[in-house]
Amino acid sequence: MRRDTICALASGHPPAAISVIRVSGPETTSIIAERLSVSQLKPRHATLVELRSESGDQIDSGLAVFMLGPASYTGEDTLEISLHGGRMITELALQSIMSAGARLAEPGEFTRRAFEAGKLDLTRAEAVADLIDAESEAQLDQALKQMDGALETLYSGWREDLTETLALLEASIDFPDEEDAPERVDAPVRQKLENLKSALQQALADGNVTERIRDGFRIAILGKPNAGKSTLLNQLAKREAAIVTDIPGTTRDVVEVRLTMGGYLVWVSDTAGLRETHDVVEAEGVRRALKAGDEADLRIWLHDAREPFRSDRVRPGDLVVSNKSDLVDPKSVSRETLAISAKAGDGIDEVEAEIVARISSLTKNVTAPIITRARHRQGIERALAHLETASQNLDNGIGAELVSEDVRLASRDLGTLTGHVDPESVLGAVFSSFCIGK
Ligand SMILES: Nc1nc2c(ncn2[C@@H]2O[C@H](COP(=O)(O)OP(=O)(O)O)[C@@H](O)[C@H]2O)c(=O)[nH]1
Ligand SMILES: [Mg+2]
Repeated sequence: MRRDTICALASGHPPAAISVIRVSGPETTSIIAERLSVSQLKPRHATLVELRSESGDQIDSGLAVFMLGPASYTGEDTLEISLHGGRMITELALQSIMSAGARLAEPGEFTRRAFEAGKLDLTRAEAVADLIDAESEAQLDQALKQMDGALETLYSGWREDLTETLALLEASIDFPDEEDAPERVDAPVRQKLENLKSALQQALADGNVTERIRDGFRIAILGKPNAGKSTLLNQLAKREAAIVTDIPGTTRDVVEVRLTMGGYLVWVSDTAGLRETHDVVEAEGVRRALKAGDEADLRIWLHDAREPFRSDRVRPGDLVVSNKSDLVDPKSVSRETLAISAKAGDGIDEVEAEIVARISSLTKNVTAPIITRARHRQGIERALAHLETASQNLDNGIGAELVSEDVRLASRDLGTLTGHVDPESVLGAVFSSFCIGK
């Protein structure tokens, strides 16, 4: 298949100091000859060139670097040219390159070509997007490990185990006459299936944390109306994200803010105060508050220090914070609970430190990413379901052919994660979330 040539602005929006324009595909060398002041570029050398329009007018001068395929990111001939980052220069430069035979790239298309050229598997391609999107240190660290192949190694290892299992099963299909073949084969196959199932189950459990590192940990602030939940949210967000009044029932919807705390991305939700109400809107708010609480990785129960706190909804691991400490005698406050004044901003650092400590304890056993996207989780869940069917069939003495079929399906599911199997079905979804020029 002969590909077309793509181009895009790879740097941030102009005006900026520099605009980097990227070109990849078979027309790259002819675009260089037609539009640059040199007829060809020495690969992997930076050359100062002029870029010209279709009619031969100079648009700008800048540094051009040519990579001869397949030794390039995309595996194709590519050109990167750094120009002054003006709006007009950038627009004219792209027009000039397009008029010489390129078209504008789609989001993620350069990386998609890299994937198709076998330069990286799908999990590394996803890591490229995650590197760009990372806002917290933990996200960046995880994306770098994924880029290094942590997920590819993990997922491909499981597939290799499945391939070995299949080989054992094939052996029993090929030699059905050997009386003792089933027994000889059953035990090792069963053992392999059990090991893999527990590995996948463990990954689904532990992977929750690495998925959260990428997507953000969810923290819900819960409590009675007027406890000061919205005031606390605003303090954590360092802006007036939620409306604060002395009227109970002010917050009705869930207000979410995205923050980085201690190197982690977190979503803090402020919720409607929990109480019995006949107000339809407020009741819906309470329902949403409880749902946010259920879905949260950490629940903060905030209460007015002037009232004793009790709630049968508190679960082990929840953080109880007593607010409005400015209104009570400090001696009356128990040393056990975190006491703050959200209004005065006292104790907010301690709340933050406690949140970070709780998240750190969730992540402490995780040294490498396991699952970072819903796509990975779904693939592993599907593979596990096939392995369970395979085990059951084996236990029920159903023929090796049928057992193999489910093992093969499980292997296929794991293969879609790295993109080694059936890439077309997932490529669109993976690359559409990329930025243009990447
Ligand atoms: N004195 C005092 N008042 C507070 C404190 N935190 C919040 N408030 C007040 O309590 C009322 C309810 O606060 P709000 O954040 O809306 O509570 P929510 O219903 O839990 O969201 C407002 O009048 C706040 O100014 C605090 O630490 N000390
Ligand atoms: Mg509120």
